[in-house]
Amino acid sequence: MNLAEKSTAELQRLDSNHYLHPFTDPKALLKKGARVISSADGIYIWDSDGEKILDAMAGLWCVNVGYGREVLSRIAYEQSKELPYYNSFFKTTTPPAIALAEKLVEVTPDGFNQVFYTNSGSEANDTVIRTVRRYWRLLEKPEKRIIISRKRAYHGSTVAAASLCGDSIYHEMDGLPIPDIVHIDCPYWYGEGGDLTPDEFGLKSAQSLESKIKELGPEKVAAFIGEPIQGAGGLIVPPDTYWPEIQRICEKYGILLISDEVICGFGRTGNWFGCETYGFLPDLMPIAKGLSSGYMPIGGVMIHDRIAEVLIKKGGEFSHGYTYSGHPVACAVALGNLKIIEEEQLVEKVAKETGPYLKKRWQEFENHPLVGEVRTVGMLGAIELVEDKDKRKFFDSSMKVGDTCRDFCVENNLVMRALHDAMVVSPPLTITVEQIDEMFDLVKLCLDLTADKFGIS
Ligand code: PXG
Repeated sequence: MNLAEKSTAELQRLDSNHYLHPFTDPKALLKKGARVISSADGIYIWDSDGEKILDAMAGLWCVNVGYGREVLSRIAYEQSKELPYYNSFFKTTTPPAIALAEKLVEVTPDGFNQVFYTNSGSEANDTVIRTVRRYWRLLEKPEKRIIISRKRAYHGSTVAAASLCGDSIYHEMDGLPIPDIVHIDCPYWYGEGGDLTPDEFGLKSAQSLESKIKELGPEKVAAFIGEPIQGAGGLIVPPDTYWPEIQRICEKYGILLISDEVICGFGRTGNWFGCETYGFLPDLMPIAKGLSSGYMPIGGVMIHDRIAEVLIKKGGEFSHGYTYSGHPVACAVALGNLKIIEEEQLVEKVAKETGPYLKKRWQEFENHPLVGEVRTVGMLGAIELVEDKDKRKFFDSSMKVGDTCRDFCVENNLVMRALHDAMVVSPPLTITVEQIDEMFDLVKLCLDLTADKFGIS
């Protein structure tokens, strides 16, 4: 069956009949049919009707080196010819898994000398939970089990990772979270900071961790997990005071600190890792997405020496792993991807050239009648839509203003995420300043159309 020869309508019919999509209402999909994406190059994707679309989300925050990298396709081909699969269980390994581990040690902050491979960010966070609890057991503190996460957090979609998420939509479906996971407030200054300055609010927000630890008892708390910048929760950029205070509190009470680098890792914030942008040093770092730029499914957990020493010296068998942990093709492609990031100096480009340019252009949106706040860091940008910017008054969620703006984006061949009423971009790190201008013009058009529709001027 050659699907390429089928009409879009036929593809859509087959799709809705047989494919249950992630995070999608199947009834709505049946009515409308999915957009069929059939090819991609650079920052653009094409649909089955030949429409060219600017992908300002780099897929799902992941295609850091942009689409159409032939070198990565060749690496996948060569590696699968040489050795398509072998595992790392029972004292075996493969050259690509070793080579990628060595490279990861090189690009991560000092003290990270071990990686555990997974196939996704969700599995990485499941691995984090098991590693943290095992660590405390080995130190003969098995009662230290509770993991503190935050509201608006997104850490994945397996039962354990979804439990770490901080929004009830992830929990309602099947009675999550699992036991011993609790959530505190997040550092969302624009929405919750009131009259405090961002720095005052950052400290206050971090100190809610201290209150929670005291309430639960530090002897029961195993770890705190957070994304350096919260992605799927609405691009919540923490005030500068936040992370150093979180680190201080974790050290004071002997709580492990986990930086979920699934979105922020591999150059997204203008450093290799988000924790470097915010000046803190975690114990564990789940990684995925930009690790392979989405060319192969792969994730992992970087483990600091402090933790690794205990696991190795005190531990027996680590009874955890996946058939495809350290998959040779995925590892080879990820390594090729990291080489592109290095050779093209994409992290430096974001820090010095395109990141500042995105900030400058996005700040222009502050004058738009619909825009309450603009947040940018590196190659991440959010535009918060509000009903009344002077009073910081948000739209009623039933008005679905963000979704409406997103629909205008779809009509105008732009992929931009609506997260609550924050419109978010996270384009490939290869985007040029000219392409940022092109993205700006499209975003502006969609904001204007949304403002018109809701009568905001
Ligand atoms: N941690 C973070 C910080 C993430 O953003 C995961 C873990 C889970 O990774 P996997 O590879 O299991 O999906 C994520 C994933 C969205 C969206 O709508 C965000 C993600 C995934 C899908 C959709 O913004 N983030």
